[in-house]
Amino acid sequence: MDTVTALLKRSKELLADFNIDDHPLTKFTTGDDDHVGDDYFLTSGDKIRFFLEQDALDQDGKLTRPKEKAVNKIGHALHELDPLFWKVTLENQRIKQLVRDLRFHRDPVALQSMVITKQQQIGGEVPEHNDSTFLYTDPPSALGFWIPLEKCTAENGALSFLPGSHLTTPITKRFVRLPTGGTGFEQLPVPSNNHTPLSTGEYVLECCEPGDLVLIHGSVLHKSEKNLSPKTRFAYTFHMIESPPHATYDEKNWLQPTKAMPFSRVLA
Ligand SMILES: O=C(O)CCC(=O)C(=O)O
Repeated sequence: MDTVTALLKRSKELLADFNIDDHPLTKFTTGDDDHVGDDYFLTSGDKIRFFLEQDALDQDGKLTRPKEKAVNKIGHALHELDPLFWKVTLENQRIKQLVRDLRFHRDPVALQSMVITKQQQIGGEVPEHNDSTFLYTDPPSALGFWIPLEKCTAENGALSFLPGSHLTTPITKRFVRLPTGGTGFEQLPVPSNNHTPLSTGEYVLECCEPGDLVLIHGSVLHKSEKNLSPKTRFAYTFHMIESPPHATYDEKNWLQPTKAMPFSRVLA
């Protein structure tokens, strides 16, 4: 079986096996004012957890479809806990060689992984954002590896990007754990020497095939539309950041390494 088929099969097994009866029904929301931030989310960095599509619950909080078709994403430690995802992410010689060739990082660590399912009919929109806002380091250093497990088209919510925005869009806010609980955004000072014009122009849709690799610069603006089509759009994605002393990652970030599960070095 090829790797992409195996990853898709494993993702579907995880969906079939998870227990909805003891699930807190946490939805994955991405808006500026209502980003997910409950305990189930905040303690998911070293676990394999299941976040629901916003439209998967009715007004009484009951699932409107089978649980396999209700999950928006699985995260955030697939690459640490599941042998297949571990192999594809951290024992993958092609990924390691690519990381060396890119020279984007000196000593990267993998800090999170997700299967984004983008369910048929209800797959949620992901609004415009850049990843260094959510995986903040000083200086910003996030890099996303995004691998479609199914064909991605305009109909089922392929990613789109604002070309050049990684060069013109400063990271102006960061997603943090709030001292009062939950999550929110902290504004960052824009460097006084930043004279770059703000990004303008048209988003470009990137349709792609299963097994392609989409590399996402931490500052590039990107988004995906709601999936109203009858086809799912499964993708596996993981992110890397630079490690100290080249960049700092502090305790304000929502995702925290633990003693038992520190972020794994990619080139070790
Ligand atoms: O898969 C999607 O639709 C969104 C993914 C994304 O924005 C990301 O991985 O940063």
